[in-house]
Amino acid sequence: MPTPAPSSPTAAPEALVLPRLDHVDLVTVRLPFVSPFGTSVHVWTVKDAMLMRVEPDGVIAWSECVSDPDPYYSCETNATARHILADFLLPLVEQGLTLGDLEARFRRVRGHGMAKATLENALLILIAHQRGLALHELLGRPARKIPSGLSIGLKDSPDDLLRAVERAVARKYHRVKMKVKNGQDIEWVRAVRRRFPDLPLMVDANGDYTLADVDHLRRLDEFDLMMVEQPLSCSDIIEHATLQAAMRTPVCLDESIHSLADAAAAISIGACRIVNVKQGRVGGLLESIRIAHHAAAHGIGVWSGGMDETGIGRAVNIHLQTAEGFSLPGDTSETSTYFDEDIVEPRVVLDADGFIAIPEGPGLGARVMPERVLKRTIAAERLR
Ligand code: OSB
Ligand code: MG
Repeated sequence: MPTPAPSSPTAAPEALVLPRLDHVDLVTVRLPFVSPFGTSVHVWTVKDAMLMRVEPDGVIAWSECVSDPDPYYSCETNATARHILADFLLPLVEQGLTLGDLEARFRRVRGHGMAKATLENALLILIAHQRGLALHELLGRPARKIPSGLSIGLKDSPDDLLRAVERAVARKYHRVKMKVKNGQDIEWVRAVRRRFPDLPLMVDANGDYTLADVDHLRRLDEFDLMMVEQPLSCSDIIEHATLQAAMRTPVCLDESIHSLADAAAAISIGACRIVNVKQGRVGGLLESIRIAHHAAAHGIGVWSGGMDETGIGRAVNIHLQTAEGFSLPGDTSETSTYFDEDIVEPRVVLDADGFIAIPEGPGLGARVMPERVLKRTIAAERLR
């Protein structure tokens, strides 16, 4: 196949042909968080990120698995992702297949979207490097300024929360999300709303409520929130439809959505008015783009979630948001939200209007610093 001229965009990424793939390593790095990140399910103090490094023919590409060592956000963990990648997914990768062919092979492996995304993203980033294209160009999308959004973890006091929101407003974040849990919700939202009446504000419950809490959740309606994210358990898609019918605040699904099929089902029964697309959770960039198209075509708001990724996953999320359908600011924040020192350069920073520029250069644009990876490595293994 002739190599397209640099910067010629790709119409259908599914038609991209896989290059040879060898020198495939999994490298797990541990990065301390600048402060603990608390949700209704767990408090994380470090990021143990499992990275994939591929280097066929001397061209290096990195991707990041968004799983954690624990199953508190998702049933996938770093250990399950390693198992599925090594024993089932990597053996399916063959030079000459298209990415669409590979996705069809991957479908036989049930679930494990985080493992699938790690490998598919590594291949896309590798192909972009080989063609001298930025990832968003390979996906056929022009550069644009990416809006920003901050996710504020559970705090010990309303004062701590107000200080964090104040900092976000001063940085010009386009919207602020605050974590809530059952009992640490209405009065905490009221405190923020009283202080910031016009702030684009939303809450994320990470599944802490049940349908028994409908009357309680309806009290959020008075605060003019952009949305309430994943109020009920990940498996409760039908229950979310019941809840959405009972409240004015738009419901957004995060943990419930693992595929285009999940998103289409949720949308068709009115379970949400907004979808959080995490490329890692749904099996990678191509499924994310399909979900965004489908949702937007049905009048559903779409944004890119985050998994407090290192600069690798953070850059993937930034490139993804050039795709059609991403209509709302996502969980894309500055590197300094989570890390004093990241493993990539440049760091993500907001411009004076709160926007994020796509890092320039081939592939992700963000360049991985090998000596920083080495310094932070807690496990490494060659898979192929
Ligand atoms: O529910 O969106 C979530 C982080 C880890 C696990 C789940 C979630 C989050 C976030 C942070 O909210 C998003 C980010 O800043 O990357
Ligand atoms: Mg969430």
